[in-house]
Amino acid sequence: MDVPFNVSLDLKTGEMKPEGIMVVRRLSQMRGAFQDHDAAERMVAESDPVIYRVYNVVVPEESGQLQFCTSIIYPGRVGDEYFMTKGHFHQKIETAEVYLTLQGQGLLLMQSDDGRVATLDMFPGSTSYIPPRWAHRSINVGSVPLVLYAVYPGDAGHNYGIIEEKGFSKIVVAGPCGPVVMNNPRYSG
Ligand code: S6P
Ligand code: ZN
Repeated sequence: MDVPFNVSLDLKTGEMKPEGIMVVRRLSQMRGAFQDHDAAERMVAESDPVIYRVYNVVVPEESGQLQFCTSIIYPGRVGDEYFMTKGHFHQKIETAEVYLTLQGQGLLLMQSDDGRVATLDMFPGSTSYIPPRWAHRSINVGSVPLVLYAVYPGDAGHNYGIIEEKGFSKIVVAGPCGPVVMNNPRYSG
């Protein structure tokens, strides 16, 4: 991209115009990400809900460029687990990212490639720094859509394979008094 341009971002809904490339992620595309496979299969058969959508502005995937997009993670649960993104490392693992939360309540779950885990609260105005080498997943722990705006290097890319295969070492479930971070019983390290 070598010409300046604007997009119009709705700060409440996260919608961007022009829309660019929209990713719509339904439960059937990430059923293995949730612990309760039976609950996931039931929900897929009933309505296959949209878990989240991402508005991606089209920018070349090149060093020096900046990607920016909004993600909208809907409220809901699969079993005890809140709706969440698939989660990924960046393909170019040395690249960082910034998330600005616009609406809703969330937890940003992160795990470094040497096994450290961190969570950050997401709330309107929270500006979260995801350092290089940390996988990241956004979890909606509230009752309204979680809307976040992200900026990251143009050539960062996405590596979903490690998380699809192993998950994160922690999961976030609904407890009696709100979200609880606990060990992932399926995690093999
Ligand atoms: C991109 C950035 C976000 C996510 C989006 C969906 O680097 O972290 O735009 O892509 O929140 O999550 P995921 O894990 O499905 O890409
Ligand atoms: Zn990312």
